[in-house]
Amino acid sequence: MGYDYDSDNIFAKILRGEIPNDTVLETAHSLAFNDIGPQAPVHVLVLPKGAYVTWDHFAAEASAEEVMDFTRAIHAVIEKLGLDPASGGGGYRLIMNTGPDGGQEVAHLHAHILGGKDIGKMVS
Ligand code: DGP
Repeated sequence: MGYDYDSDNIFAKILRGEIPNDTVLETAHSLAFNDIGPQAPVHVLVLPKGAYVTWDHFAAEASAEEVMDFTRAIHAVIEKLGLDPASGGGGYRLIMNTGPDGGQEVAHLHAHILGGKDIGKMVS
C-alpha cells in the first residue's frame, strides 16, 4: 500500500494553473479557493501545494515548514472571512474527508472550511 499520488487529479491541475480557480488566499506552500459546489454560504478548500494524497500522507511526510504553512493558511482564511468566534465571527466547521469511507473524491489533501450560517451538528 502506501501513498500513491496521481498527478492527474483535478487539484494538481489547479495548482499547475491548467484549470482556473477562485483564489481566496495563497501562501508559499498552500492555496485556498472557493469550492465549485458550495455546501454553505462559505465553503473554501485549503490545499498544501505539495503532492500529498491524504492528511495521513501529509502528517507523515511533509516538512515542518509545510505543516506550519498549511495550519496558518487555514487560520488566515478563517480570519479573512471573519469566521473565528474569538474575533466576533459565528464559527465554522473544518473537515478533511479521507479515503473511500471518508468520502474523499479528489486525491490531493484538502481541508473544507464551511460556515456563514448555522450548519448544525454532525457529531454529538
Ligand atoms: P472531497 O469530497 O472531500 O474530495 O471534496 C472535493 C471537493 O472539491 C468537492 O466539494 C467539490 C470540489 N471540486 C471538485 N472539482 C473542483 C474544481 O474543479 N474546482 C473547485 N473549485 N472545486 C472543485
